[in-house]
Amino acid sequence: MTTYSQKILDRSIDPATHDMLEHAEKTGMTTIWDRFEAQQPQCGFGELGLCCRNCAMGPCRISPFDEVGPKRGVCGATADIIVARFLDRMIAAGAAAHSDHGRDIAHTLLMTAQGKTSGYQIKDEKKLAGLAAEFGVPTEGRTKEEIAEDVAKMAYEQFGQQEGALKFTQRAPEKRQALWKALNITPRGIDREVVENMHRTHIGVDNDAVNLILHGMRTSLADGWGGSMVATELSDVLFGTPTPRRSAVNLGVLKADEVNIIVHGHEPTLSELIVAASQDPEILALAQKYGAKGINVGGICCTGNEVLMRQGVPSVGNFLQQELAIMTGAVEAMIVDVQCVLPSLGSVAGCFHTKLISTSPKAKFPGATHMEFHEEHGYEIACDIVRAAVENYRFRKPGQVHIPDVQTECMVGFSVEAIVGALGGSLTPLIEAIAKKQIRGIAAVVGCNNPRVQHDYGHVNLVKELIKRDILVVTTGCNAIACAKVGLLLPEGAEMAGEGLKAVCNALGIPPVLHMGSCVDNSRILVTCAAVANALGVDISDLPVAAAAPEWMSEKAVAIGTYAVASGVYTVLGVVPPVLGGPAVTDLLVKGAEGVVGGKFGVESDPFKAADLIEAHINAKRTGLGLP
Ligand code: SF4
Ligand code: MSK
Repeated sequence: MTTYSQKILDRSIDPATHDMLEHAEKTGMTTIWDRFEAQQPQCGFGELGLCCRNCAMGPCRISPFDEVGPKRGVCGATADIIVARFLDRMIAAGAAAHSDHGRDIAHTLLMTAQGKTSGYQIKDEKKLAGLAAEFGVPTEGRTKEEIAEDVAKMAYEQFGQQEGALKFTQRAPEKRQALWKALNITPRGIDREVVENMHRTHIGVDNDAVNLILHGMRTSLADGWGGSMVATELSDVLFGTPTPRRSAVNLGVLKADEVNIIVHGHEPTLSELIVAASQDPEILALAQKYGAKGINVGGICCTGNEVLMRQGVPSVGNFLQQELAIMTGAVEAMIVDVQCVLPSLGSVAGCFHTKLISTSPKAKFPGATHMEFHEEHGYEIACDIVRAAVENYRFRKPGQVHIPDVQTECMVGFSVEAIVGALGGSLTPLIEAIAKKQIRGIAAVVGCNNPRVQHDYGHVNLVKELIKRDILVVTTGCNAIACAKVGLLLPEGAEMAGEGLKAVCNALGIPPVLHMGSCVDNSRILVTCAAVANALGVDISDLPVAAAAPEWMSEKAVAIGTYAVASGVYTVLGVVPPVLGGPAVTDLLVKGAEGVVGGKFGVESDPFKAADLIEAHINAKRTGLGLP
């Protein structure tokens, strides 16, 4: 067995990552962990959320100490105002990212319906019919394209809507909708809430920390029940609603004798076509001409999750592994779209034959070749990109190839529809299992990696602890890949669960941890919660459910956590958000919010203690429902 240095072991719990970190060290390459180390100590004001650059009278910083230093910014803003404004801006950025993704999918659906795209088709007519009913779009005697055109236009309108409530908020229990209305936090239009958030946080506008946080919640709801839900639903219409399937994860899915292409970022629009283009006989023949046995597509981050759950495309790894994937020397092309793509990738790729190919007009990267993607010629562009990767195979340097022999099988693709299917057609068996305490409750464990946390340690240990306690886990994003790496996404993973959950999993042939997709697919979790609450005639905040993001890092995660809380879900963060400098804001988030929206944040970096917090919360909710 290989023994690694303590430094390497401290950085990750994943053997493939250990292998690559050692390889990086030996070959003199730096990684995200090295840059994190070089940043230490990080700014204490920033960590507490106590610096403000919102106008040119600043930057201002507030002293966290009682005796010394300024207590107000130049304009007079207090610590709580500064903290609340900054938190709101993080939420706005996160909501914007998810929602702009949703807008792009609506655009693709609209163009496909109008016959203006190449390579796309409407794959899930049942889902389309459901959405048509929800949006009041007539279906009688109409083609799927006609219906899809209207649905896409209705979805588009959700972004620019000025008044009323976002359509999908009607999926929430009536009590929840009434609460949002009473608090005046019902999201009206997706773009409107993001814009108003930026307005309120401009110097001299909203200077009441509570009022700011309430609007932050409204903005986040425009993400969860708006932009993200649009992204999920319309992706299902275009690419098919995920169904359970087997695949594999980790760096070992790269193949030494094939052209390796990695799709990375967040959107399924291009990656779906890359998968199709990689099976094109003419391009396959070209790969063989250059001596490759085939074309192997793998994913990273949420683009990876999208094609993993719909096409069974293996995942090469999660967020912290993106540089390591290129360092294997076996990647002909890494194709990136938007979000979570490190700006360092170009310089890593520059040390190898790897082509870094940027594709979104919104996102260019140093050292990347830009092959801009447009749906009108989607399939042709996908073929050009795959061809460029194949052409690059002959420049691979065999001496540079180093692929860790580590991969794990997994079962993915548990959309709400697939869960209902696995349960025999309704959520009733799940509700009964919860009532009988076979399953104590449900926890959504999601989110990124962050070099502040030993890679995958928070994810894997929290999830293992929860299933041991008969808490069913649903997962998305980088947590899903962390879980997959240790076998938690296999039906056999039920062996790691408590007796009750194990029995349910064995009876249904499902894993104890259900992969529900990418980060926008956290909206699937909201839909599941709403469906269970509606079936029981209660609010989401009454359910024995909780959420956690043990290793989060992105602004999108802040938006997700906030919409979970604003939807009534207790949410435990493993990384402290930059709010501790504002005592009133912190108090509101971890205590007061519960009395207002029925959900609140917890912060706990130790995954075992986080499991205790979640279990205690679930037990309290069970008692509230009169369950054993
Ligand atoms: Fe300073 Fe106020 Fe300007 Fe922020 S908005 S930089 S606290 S003067
Ligand atoms: S956000 S979960 S780093 S992909 Fe999808 Fe990015 Fe992973 Fe967070």
